[in-house]
Amino acid sequence: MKLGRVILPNDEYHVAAIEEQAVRVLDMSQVENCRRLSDILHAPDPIGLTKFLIDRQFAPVAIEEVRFLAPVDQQEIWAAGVTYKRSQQARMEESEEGASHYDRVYSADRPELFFKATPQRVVSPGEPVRVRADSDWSVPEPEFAIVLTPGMKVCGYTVGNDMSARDIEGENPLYLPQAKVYTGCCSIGPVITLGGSDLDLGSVSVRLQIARGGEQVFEGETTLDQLHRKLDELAGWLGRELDFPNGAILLTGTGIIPPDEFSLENGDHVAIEISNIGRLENPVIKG
Ligand code: DO4
Ligand code: MG
Repeated sequence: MKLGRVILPNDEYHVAAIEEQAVRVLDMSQVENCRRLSDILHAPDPIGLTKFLIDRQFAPVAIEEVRFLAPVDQQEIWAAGVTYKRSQQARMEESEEGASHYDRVYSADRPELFFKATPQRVVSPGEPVRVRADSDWSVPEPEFAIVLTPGMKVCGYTVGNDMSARDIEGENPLYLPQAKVYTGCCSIGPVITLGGSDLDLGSVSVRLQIARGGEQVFEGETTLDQLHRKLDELAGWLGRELDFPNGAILLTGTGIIPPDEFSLENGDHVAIEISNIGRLENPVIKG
């Protein structure tokens, strides 16, 4: 079962269940205190509740007719780092000095976790993500994202793009917040697939495609069994000394990094596909 936030052709906003080819509008007024997408996500039985809320008076709308908004309402977006060998290696190479912290965090008990975006700062599917004007070496990071309840239980999955300025992070690790958090730095969506932490990670592939002037300039793929941490482990560390009354979305790190000579340019197009979970596409602007 997939859920999303959509704008219909008549400009109406709805929370909706997303089927293969059609979008089913939900009638949230049927349940008291059920107003937002996250009220469904955090309910004891999100699948049962979604089925109950489907508005049968409303004809299904074809999927290509709706515009998807980022499936986030009140949740902060956090990210885990150096959770794949590829990320550890690339970061050690890009660092001007003292790269051993990447090596150590990869195998340490405590993972790297950082704040990525407020919900208002998340870019919707199809809207532009940004490269900072003061970065000459930036990449998208295609990441499997877990949706967490206020009790830090995994209730769904989506696709995330953790845009990163490699030159700024490489110059000094203390610049990480500037390399990672800026206007247009994060896109999420298009939908949330309901599910728990028992997902068979080996069966899920993540693919990144970058196009420039209509030509593909980079393609990379990995599978989630390359993720060096368990989903519950990451969620547990995130919620250890911080409460999330509105739940949270946690990007679980990148396993795909383009070669060092590659940097995103103005006008590029980024597509991130996670099998059975979704395809997130955004144009890129620089500056
Ligand atoms: O250590 C810096 C950030 C790492 C990251 O974002 C990733 O591995 O995905
Ligand atoms: Mg990342």
